[in-house]
Order: sequence, then structure tokens, then C-alpha cells
Amino acid sequence: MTEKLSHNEAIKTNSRLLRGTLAEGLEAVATGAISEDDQQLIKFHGIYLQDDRDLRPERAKRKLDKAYSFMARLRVPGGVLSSAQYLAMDRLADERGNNTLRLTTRQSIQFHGVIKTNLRPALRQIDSVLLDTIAACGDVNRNVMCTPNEFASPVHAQALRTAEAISTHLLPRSGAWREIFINDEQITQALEEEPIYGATYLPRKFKIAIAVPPQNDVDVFAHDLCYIAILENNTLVGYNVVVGGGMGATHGDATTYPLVGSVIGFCSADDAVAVAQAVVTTQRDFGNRSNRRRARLKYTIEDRGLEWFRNEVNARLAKPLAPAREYHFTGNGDAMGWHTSPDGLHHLTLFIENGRVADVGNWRLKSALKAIAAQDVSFIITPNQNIIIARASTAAREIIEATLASHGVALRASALREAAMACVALPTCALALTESERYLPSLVTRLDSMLGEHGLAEQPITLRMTGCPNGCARPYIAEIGLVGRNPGKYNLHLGGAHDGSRIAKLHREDADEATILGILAPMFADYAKHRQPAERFGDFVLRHGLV
Ligand code: SRM
Ligand code: SF4
Repeated sequence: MTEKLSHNEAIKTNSRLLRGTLAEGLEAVATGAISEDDQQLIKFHGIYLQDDRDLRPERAKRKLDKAYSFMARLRVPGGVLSSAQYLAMDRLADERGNNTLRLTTRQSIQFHGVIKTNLRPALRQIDSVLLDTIAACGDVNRNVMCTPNEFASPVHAQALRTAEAISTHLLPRSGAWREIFINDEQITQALEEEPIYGATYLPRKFKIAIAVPPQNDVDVFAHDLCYIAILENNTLVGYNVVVGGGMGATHGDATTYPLVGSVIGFCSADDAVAVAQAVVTTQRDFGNRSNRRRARLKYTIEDRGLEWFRNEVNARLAKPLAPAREYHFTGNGDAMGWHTSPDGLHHLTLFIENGRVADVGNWRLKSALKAIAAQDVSFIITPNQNIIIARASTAAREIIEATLASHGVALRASALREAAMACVALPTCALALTESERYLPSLVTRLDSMLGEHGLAEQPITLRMTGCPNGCARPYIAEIGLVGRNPGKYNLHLGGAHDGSRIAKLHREDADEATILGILAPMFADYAKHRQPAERFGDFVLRHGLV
């Protein structure tokens, strides 16, 4: 018996390639919202309807509608922006958003608080600097990630070109985005073709990343499809292909779980786009379109087997995958601070706490970055919510340092803080069960002081927090992962690998701050006393039987 298709499949089928009634909905002035079906469709255009959850109780008491606004997310393969583009985005946040830019865990920027009447003007501002939000969300391939800094080496540049080629190849061909948000009119009378996706797109979101070892900053084991660059004599010869990673889960539903991806072979650099198409179309044809909780590629592979999947992908390729090659990762964090490339240019990976670019009191990060954008530099968003100010001359480097200092922005933070990430969660995320971005900084302060007591202040330990089990900050592969469960309470996961290659174990459910600190304090003490040279915390807690 075939299972009933999910409602989202009907929405896609009837949408006329992602148009639905979005154009009409944006004109309706009686509400700041749009229809429920259009809320699903607008995601394909990189936009979410949200409301300010802090204001919900007060507005409900006063019998007012929710405080609706939209979140818009850029598509920026590899996270690279010119300074002109960065400046335009800074202005957009002030003119159309909530005065902040939010760097994301997929190297993008989100604008929160964009009210309905500001949405089209905001997207036109984005379009005017040759950026867009197409496919930044929805059941399609999302922003393609890439180990940042194309200026670090020719190999990094080549990897970024692959990321861009994959992103372009897998873009929806529908003209709906331009028609609805930019031109305000239908450009063609006939519907376009979607040669890769078809009219119902994919069963669920799809994510791709490329890593250039030894950095696994993109977390190659956490996405649907990943590429690990293979280097011979400092030349990129191709990629190992990793499939079936994914973080999302649902509390209390054992059929859902985070998984790390598996390496299924090697392809030449020239074949990377064809491999992406083969993997995506396999998921298009075999992914679960009835149960959205089980619709990611990781479950298609779990249900049918890795060997079946490899054969299916090979059958769609002119050249089957070759055996995987050797690779080695050292960690999944960013290389913080200044680095100088062989061409003499300087690149600063600047710590941005949880990706929030704002001016708060004497800490005027947003103004500092805006001032820095007057220099001839590039801005690159990292997969760990930081920013690289790239391509600085020696003179520009001095100006950048002085600008940050005069705006109260420190170049570096503690090792733990630099290795920590939190998802957005409250007040904008509709799915948040707990605080995350607003809470993690104070927890890090407490943990930092505990680490300091044991002489571990310099020890980078990956710490990631999310406000629900969806895993937007990839917490399940952190050495310490905290996953929101109930207000003020988190599931504590321990023992992920420092290079992001292992799922952490669930150690304690529903832990409040006192419980979390109570569990970690003796572990830090043991780690300080009994660790082997260079042993990472995640490895130690497993070897020592602490989890
Ligand atoms: Fe995410 C949904 C924020 C990266 C797994 N994610 C959401 C939404 C849109 C909530 C919603 O559906 O209403 C969140 C918006 C919050 C807000 O107010 O801004 C949201 N996700 C984020 C960001 C902004 C977190 C951050 O702090 O940086 C990241 C945006 C990335 C981007 O630029 O595209 C973000 N989300 C991720 C990641 C990490 C990654 O992709 O590397 C994951 C885990 C990897 C994965 O997909 O398996 C992730 N987000 C989810 C899921 C669970 C998917 C699943 O397979 O079950 C949801 C919920 C859903 O899709 O139903 C979700
Ligand atoms: Fe929202 Fe949950 Fe993602 Fe955090 S992990 S941003 S709470 S969906």
C-alpha cells in the first residue's frame, strides 16, 4: 500500500513552481502574516514568517495578533561577500530589519524583523548588489558551504569554484523569486521547466558542503552530501564523497536521530557537479514524501542501505565513483586570528559571538565592520558563525586593528568561547523550546572559570547549544552538546570528536544549569589530571568511561 503524501507535497504540486498566492498575500494589508500554505512556499525563496515570541503573552492578553515579521536568509556559496555587498547588507539591517545581522552556521546572513511592507524593498536591496535569497530554505539544495578563504591558497579557491558551480547547477529554474519580489510581474506566460527537481522539488531540505583538510570547519559529516578535497603535491585532484549526515531529531520519536555521513568513494574535481546531480536525483526519486520527519537523505540511506545507494548513484554517473582516498582532519573549528598568505596579504578570522553582528553599549561590532568595509577587503562568513576579513594589505591590517580597538571589539576570546556556538532560538525561532543564543554567553563565562581552576583555560573544547532537537548549531557532534528540552533545561551530550566525525552520547536528560555544571566540574578535574598528551576532551570522556 502506498502511504498518503504529506500536505507539503500538495502545496508544491499546486504552487505553479513556487508561486502559490504569495504575490497576493504580500499585498494584503489587513495582516502582517501570509496564508499557511504560502508560509511553506516562501521558504523556497529564503524567507520565513516569524513572530516575536517575547511579545506573545502581552499581545495575547491584549487580544492582539502576534507581532509578525519575516526572516530573510541570503544564498552566499562559501560565505563570500565583497565589501560593497557587506556594506549594503549592513544598511539593509538598519533600514528594513532589526539593526543586526545574524551570521549563520551555513555561512549565510539572516535578517530578522523584516515587516511585510519592507520585504520587497529588502529583497530589491539584496538583488541590487547581485545577491539573492533563492533556495536558502525549502525542499531544495541550500546554501553550499565551503572551507572559507579562497585567498588562502589556490586549492581553497578551486574548492570555492566547485561550491559555486554546484550551487548554480542545483538552483531552482523557477522565475518565481524575481517575479514575486523584484519585478512584481510575471516575466513569462509559460511555466519554466525544473529539469533536476521536477514540479515537486525534493522530499525535504538538502545540504551540501566542501571541506579542505586539515580543517573540517564545515563539518562534512553533518550534511546530506559533502566533498573532502584530496590534495596531491598541493594540487586538488578531486574529492572524497560523503553522504547521509544530518543533525535533526524530534524529542520522544526514536525513529528520528542525528547521524554522521559515510564516505562512499572519490570523484575527480570535474565530476563534482555530476555527482551532486546523481545524489540529489536519487533522493528526489526515493526519499520519503509521506513522513517529513523521515524525509532527509540520511533516512533514505538507512532504509535502503549504503551499498544500494552507492549503486544507484553510480548508475546515474558516466564515470562511477572510484575508491575513497586518505584524508586527515585536525578539528572542526575556525583558524582564529591573523593569517598571512604566500602573496603577503593578511586575513583576520574575527570571533563573533553566536554570529550576532550588533552594537551593544561600548562593544560596537556592527559599526566597526561597517567602517572596515571602507577598506579594499573581502568578508567571508565561516561555518562557525565568525567572519574573515580577507585580503588586507599591511596598511589595511593596521587600520583594521585600530578600528576594532576604537570600537571596543577584541580580536580574540577564550578558547572555549571561540569554540562555542549557539543557534538563534528565542525570541524569533518558532520551534525553540529553550533559550540558546541569549543564554550561552553566560554559561560559557561559568564554564571558563571552572576550566581556569583546573589550568584548562587554553584548551579548546567544542561546545554547542540549540534551543530544540533540530540541531541548527550541529550540537550532536560537539564535545559538549546542549540540546533544549524544556524551559531552562537541556539534554547534555558528551563525547563528540574534536574533528566532528563522531556523534556524542546522550549523558543526561533535562538538566538545568546547576546540574550541567555539577556534571562537568569533576569531569574537567579528571581531564586535567588524567588526560594523555594532546588528548581532546571528547576522546577523554569516552576513554575514561565518564559517559
Ligand atoms: Fe536550522 C529550522 C535556524 C542551520 C536543522 N533553523 C530552522 C528555523 C528556520 C526554524 C523554523 O523552521 O521555523 C530556524 C530559524 C531561527 C531564526 O529565528 O532565525 C533555523 N538553522 C538556523 C540557523 C540560523 C542557526 C544559526 O544559529 O546559525 C542556521 C541557518 C543556516 C543557513 O544559513 O542556511 C541553521 N539547521 C541548521 C543546521 C546546521 C547546518 O545546516 O549545518 C541544521 C542541522 C543539519 C541538518 O540539517 O541536519 C539545521 N533547522 C534544522 C531543522 C531540522 C531538520 C531535520 O532534518 O529534521 C529544522 C526544522 C525543520 O526543518 O523542520 C530547522
Ligand atoms: Fe530554532 Fe531549534 Fe534551530 Fe535552534 S535548533 S534555531 S531552536 S529550530
